[in-house]
Amino acid sequence: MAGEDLKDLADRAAAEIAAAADEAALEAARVRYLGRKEGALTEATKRIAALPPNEKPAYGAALNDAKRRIGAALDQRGAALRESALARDLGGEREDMTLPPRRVRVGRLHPITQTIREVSRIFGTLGFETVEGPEIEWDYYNFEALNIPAGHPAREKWDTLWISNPLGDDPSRPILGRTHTSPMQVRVMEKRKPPIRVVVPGRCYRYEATDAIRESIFFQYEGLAIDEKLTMADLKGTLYAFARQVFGSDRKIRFRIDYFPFTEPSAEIAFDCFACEGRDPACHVCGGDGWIEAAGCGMVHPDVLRRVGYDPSQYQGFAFGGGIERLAMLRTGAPDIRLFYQNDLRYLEQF
Ligand code: 2NM
Repeated sequence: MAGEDLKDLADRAAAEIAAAADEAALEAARVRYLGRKEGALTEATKRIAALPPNEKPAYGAALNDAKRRIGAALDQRGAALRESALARDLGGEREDMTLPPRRVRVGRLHPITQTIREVSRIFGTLGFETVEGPEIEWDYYNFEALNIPAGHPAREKWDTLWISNPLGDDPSRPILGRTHTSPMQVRVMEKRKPPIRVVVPGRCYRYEATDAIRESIFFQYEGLAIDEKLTMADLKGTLYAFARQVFGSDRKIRFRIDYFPFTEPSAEIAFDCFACEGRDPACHVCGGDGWIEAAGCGMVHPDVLRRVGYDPSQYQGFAFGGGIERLAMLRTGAPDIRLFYQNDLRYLEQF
């Protein structure tokens, strides 16, 4: 093959390559001309050896020229094919500048978080500091320290979610999802000296069948005050002030005797119904009772004080506790506790 034939070959190749409809056709053309085994130029290169020496330089130059032209044609067509494929992919994604802007959705705090902060703020005005503690607790802090030894019937009432202890499964120190936030009150008493005024909001766990007013994972707030000469009157005044800040300045408060292992005496607190004030026998908030039970409370049991090293003849304490979800349901009129945790924004956005 002479130099002139090589030029024809390159012309033919360039035309074929420029007409390649897609990447596959382009690759077929590349193999046909530059393929290592039977490519036309590869074959032509092998012929150099058989040429008379004086023809070799011109033939070699024509060969190189053909290779360069075919390579350039491949590059050019390849780039063009890739570009049109990209344009095809992006074709439907052009920015339409006439569209209205997307609505920006501003987030907000979950109603339970809002309620926790409101409780903390109100007790803050009464001198209580908010502290938090571990959700996974030792049996000691959740039960033993609070006058609830193994076998005590209160352990049944707080059907408990026990956890196999990853720190060696020591059965003598069982751990559990705390059933109330009282264990943190004990930790505070161990660490600090009176006077103490803390409120502990936090997540708690009970082995509980869920319904409209019960969840196995829920939030509590508990308060604790320890000082000299504290009495039930201080407890009443504190919770009275709380009731009026949450449910209105004309609230009345009712105490009735109750039982908790860790307080003596113990009481249940109810507020008069903020919706009907006791006047509507069909009231949707209090059910016609006129009172809304909101929390439990009492004077800290002397044995609990002694266990943390306080002398009950010098220091007395009062404590109280209630459910955050119950407060939130009363505040928002929510009909079912489960709505808080289904995370349907259409519901949560209302608060
Ligand atoms: C309640 C009701 C009554 C309470 C008692 C204590 C502690 F640690 F001081 F003993 N913490 N929380 C308490 C008392 C909690 O919740 C219904």
